[in-house]
Amino acid sequence: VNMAVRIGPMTLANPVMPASGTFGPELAQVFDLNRLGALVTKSVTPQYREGNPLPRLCETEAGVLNSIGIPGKGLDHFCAQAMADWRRFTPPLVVSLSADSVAAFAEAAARLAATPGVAAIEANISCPNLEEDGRAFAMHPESAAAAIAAMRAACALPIWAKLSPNTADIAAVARAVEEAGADAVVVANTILGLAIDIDRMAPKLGAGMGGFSGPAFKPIALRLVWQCAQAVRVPVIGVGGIANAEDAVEFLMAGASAVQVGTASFVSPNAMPAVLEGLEAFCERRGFARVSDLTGLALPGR
Ligand code: RRO
Repeated sequence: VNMAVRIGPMTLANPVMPASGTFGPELAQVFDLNRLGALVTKSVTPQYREGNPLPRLCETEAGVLNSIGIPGKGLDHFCAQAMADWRRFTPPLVVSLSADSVAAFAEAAARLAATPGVAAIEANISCPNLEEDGRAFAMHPESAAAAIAAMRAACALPIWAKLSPNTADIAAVARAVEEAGADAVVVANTILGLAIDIDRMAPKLGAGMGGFSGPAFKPIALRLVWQCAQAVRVPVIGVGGIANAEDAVEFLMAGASAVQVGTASFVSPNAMPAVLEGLEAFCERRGFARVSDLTGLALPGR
């Protein structure tokens, strides 16, 4: 089976990669990271950030709420120190980038473009726990397009726009970022949720609301991928509750060209290689010579 997929100007060896923020080089102790189609970092921000008050994670019946708040040492440290760890691996390195202004996004994108070993930028315009004027850029077509257009003007790297489920019309946002020059859309970041501690009579997360991910989010993410795949010509990368190969097949058939695995890696650190092996076995069994032949099979009119 030919497992290669095209994502804009890039060819990935296979369509399986981690979701941003859910893994780091430490997973190399569990499986060979060089088997993945790409590596995706935790979101990097221009400056040092403390992150949100504890607790930052809360498990629910069918998924996880997080309010991490993008703690990190900032872009200088990332380029000078963290990149050294990532350069040991062979898959294309996609750096997730988050910022709180259009100008900061552009400046940081230029900086990443000048950093050896960065293959693409995943523009995280959808962090539910970092907002400008109280709203993530990806909630509205205009603000999403402004951030992507500024990055496009500032650098020549492939730009993947990570979209938000917390929006009224994700197809309109997808069209806007495509128009602004995005090479792919990643669908989707976490959906805002809440859990209450009934004894303390207060939210379970330190910051109140948080981004929800995991199995219960899968049908929602799948619907968002299906809508975006019909709205744009650029590739869609599906993410949301994918835990096994059948989940990945659903996302590909809904129009995704590749998939990201996040929450499932906490449940089972081997989730990514399991998805990869299962996907290849599925193609073999069903007579698909190329995994890319699965993309869009369930879209209307196919
Ligand atoms: O760090 C976080 O709180 C976080 C980010 Br940047 C994001 O994009 N999505 C998410 O669920 N949490």
